[in-house]
Amino acid sequence: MDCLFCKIVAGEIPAHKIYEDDQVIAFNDIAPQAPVHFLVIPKKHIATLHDLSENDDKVLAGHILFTAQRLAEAQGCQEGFRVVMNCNDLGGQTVYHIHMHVLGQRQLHWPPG
Ligand code: D5M
Repeated sequence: MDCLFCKIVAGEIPAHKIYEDDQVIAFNDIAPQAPVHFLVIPKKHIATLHDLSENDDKVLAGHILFTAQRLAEAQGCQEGFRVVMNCNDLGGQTVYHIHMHVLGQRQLHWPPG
């Protein structure tokens, strides 16, 4: 499968990994938009949030969120941070393997644009 993030999971493309377990990996974003900007992704290929199954992926979805929470705290974001999941072209998604952006260590604004 020609998926960039599956290749990172498989170790075929290098990434600055900050966490890995049997279900997820987290790595620094290649184009950081904040001093802390990493992505948490499932190892399983799921293209978009539309493809996340409420029946099959509930535990995985929770694990992605709590991994983001724990790593954000470990990276000094206790005062605040943001998580973002872009869905499809209109939502700004460019890599079609779901990923949770975690951004912190600067003042973030709303709306994001
Ligand atoms: O975000 C996709 C994100 O993926 C975007 O912020 C850049 C990041 N990206 C793309 N290629 C890489 C590699 N090779 N390493 C690390 N990060 C990467 P989206 O929400 O789909 O717009």
